[in-house]
Amino acid sequence: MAIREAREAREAKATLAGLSREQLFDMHYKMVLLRRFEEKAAEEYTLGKIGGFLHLYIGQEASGVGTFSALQPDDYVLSAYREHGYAILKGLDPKAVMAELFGKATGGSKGKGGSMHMWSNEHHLLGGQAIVGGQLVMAAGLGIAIQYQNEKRIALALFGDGAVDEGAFHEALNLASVWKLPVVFLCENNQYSMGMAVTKAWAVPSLEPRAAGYGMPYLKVDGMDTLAVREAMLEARERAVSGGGPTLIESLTYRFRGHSMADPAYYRTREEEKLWKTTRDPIALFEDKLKEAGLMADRDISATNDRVDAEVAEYARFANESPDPTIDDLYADVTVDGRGAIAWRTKPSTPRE
Ligand SMILES: Cc1ncc(C[n+]2csc(CCOP(=O)(O)OP(=O)(O)O)c2C)c(N)n1
Ligand SMILES: [Mg+2]
Repeated sequence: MAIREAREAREAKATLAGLSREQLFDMHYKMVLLRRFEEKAAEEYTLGKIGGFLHLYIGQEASGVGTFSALQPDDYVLSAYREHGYAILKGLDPKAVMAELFGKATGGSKGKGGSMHMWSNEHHLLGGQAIVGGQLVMAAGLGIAIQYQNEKRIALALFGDGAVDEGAFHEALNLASVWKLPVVFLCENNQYSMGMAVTKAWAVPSLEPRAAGYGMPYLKVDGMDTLAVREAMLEARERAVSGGGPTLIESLTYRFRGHSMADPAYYRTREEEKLWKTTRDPIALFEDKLKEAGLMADRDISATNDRVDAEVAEYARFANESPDPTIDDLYADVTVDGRGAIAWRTKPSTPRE
């Protein structure tokens, strides 16, 4: 008993990166949740319960969890379509995220957004965008609003390596820098944009010269190290809210699955995938770190896995049993006052030529 108590007292006092054991366990739990949630989503997709596109974030969990652990609830977040995890991390009920994937009325976007369009006004999550790079200019716009209203919050744009070669990236970074907007640009470089390897797409191997081109601070971080990502994000956020302007962060990571469920990934080798999965799995790396620090034991990991498995099964049950949106729901939320939708609905249809 005395030994156990001594161990518990030691664990309670131990920290890593200035975080308590409870906070570190929470980060670990969230990484496992994101992984298992999407493994379940992939299973349901295969069963035909989820339609359309499904882009999984599996392999990139450390980047998301570290990033969101550094945000405040009022911060705006905009992202691309690989965003189921962001929605959960921003505070949406995972049940509503799963139901959204199923296209059910109980989904966060009432079943009308689907995988690529997670949204929550309450949690300041403004998409889930399908247009590569679109979120960067929107984040700059929000940055102007924040600055104009003198608020202490940021707009965070998460995007992939593929967005860097869009014009929107350059427009957004330039204006954000000129006007010192409270925006953080976080590139999750998972080394592929669909089938295009970043090594073939970028004329320079890092984002550093691009950030320099816009006079913007640049931070490169190991995206498989959740605490390193958190530190970078804390620094960038602090700079943004204290008037120092935007930061470009490059978080180097790897997606373990194809671009979407439909992608057989012929453009890279199975050996390369195996190497990342066996030596750079962000969850395993974090578990090793916590174990080394004497903060976590195998039984803690099993307990978290069991807890998450039960939770995820419940989210899938909820989504399965939820109702579909009705035909009338199709006409709701089309315009702010609903009138446009009614007019559109009652307009006589024009015969096709
Ligand atoms: C403006 C635009 N061009 C092309 C596409 C087609 N497209 C969809 S995803 C994608 C790849 C984006 O890759 P990246 O930004 O690296 O994000 P990742 O999928 O790796 O997370 C492309 C080219 C699109 N959706 N929007
Ligand atoms: Mg990519």
